Amino acid sequence: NGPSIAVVGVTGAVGQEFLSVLSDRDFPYRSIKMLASQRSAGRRITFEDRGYVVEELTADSFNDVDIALFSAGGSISKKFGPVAVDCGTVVVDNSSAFRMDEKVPLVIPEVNPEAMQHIKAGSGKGALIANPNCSTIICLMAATPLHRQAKVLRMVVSTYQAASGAGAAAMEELELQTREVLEGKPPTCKIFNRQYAFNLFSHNASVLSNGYNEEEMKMVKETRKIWNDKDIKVTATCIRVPVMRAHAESVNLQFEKPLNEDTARDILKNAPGVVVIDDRESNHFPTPLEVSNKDDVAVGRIRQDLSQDGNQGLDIFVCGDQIRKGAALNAIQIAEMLL
Ligand code: 11C
Repeated sequence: NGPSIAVVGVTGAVGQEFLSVLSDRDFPYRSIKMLASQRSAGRRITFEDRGYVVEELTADSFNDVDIALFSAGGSISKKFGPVAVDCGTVVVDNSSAFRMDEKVPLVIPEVNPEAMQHIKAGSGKGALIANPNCSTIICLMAATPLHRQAKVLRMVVSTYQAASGAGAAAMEELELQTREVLEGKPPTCKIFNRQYAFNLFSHNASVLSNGYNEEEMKMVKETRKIWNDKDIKVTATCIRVPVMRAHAESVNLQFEKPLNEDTARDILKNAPGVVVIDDRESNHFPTPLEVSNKDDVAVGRIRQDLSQDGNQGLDIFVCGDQIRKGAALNAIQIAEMLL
């Protein structure tokens, strides 16, 4: 019972998390195909007590597939996403390939489920749905409930991004470098070309002619699309920190009307997918480690921005698991809405 599924990029960090989340959420399926590049084809995977052989992704992979979860990079999505759609498959794509395409909904289920209400799986009609960038998802999970209350006019974001955002190899390199540095050896620098352990640096995405990097511009453009508000002002500074799998973000918000910090805290406590950790007395606020392997995004440091008049500004600090809500969980929540 349930749809036939394909996982594209199943051997990657997000691909593996797709499987964990499908299992944790008892996602119904009648069959599942494990797809990856030729390099990984033939590998064996056990999933829910059954053995699978990873198949090479080809143009024929999508016959009879209702839902395909893609996380194999933008070029693979660009090449095979439309092929899958032509086969009648609904593609939930974790890459940036189609996010800004006007015809493709960019969805966070708690934020803008209406954007994909016309799409259903198993109807024989293929479609693409894009999963936003992890930093955008984690930020908007916290900012949207407040935006609904008082309308955000401007948002200033500073990120502290984990290794996982750059894939499993970056996570391995962070671990290896940490050992090497502690042992007094020169660190292996293959992924970022510099020392990552005991360091931090501006996000590794390409820097554009306006001085912003692509990761920062994703936050700007994706927020406008998800909130369906081309006038929303967003600026971001994205930093890679030596943390394994959860992003942290400092978010400063300017509202159209006053929003008291106590009201904001109550709104966030009641927001689906959000947990408030805001204990000033014991200085306990969200940390990447506390949200790692968790579904909920944690919010704390909820306070009135002293620099803004009339209670029209708030500062918050947000942490979310990059591989889970930032990628695999969000995609599977989208898939659940297709059923
Ligand atoms: C990071 N957000 O943390 C990036 C990785 O557009 O899906 C994911 C890039 C994307 O480095």
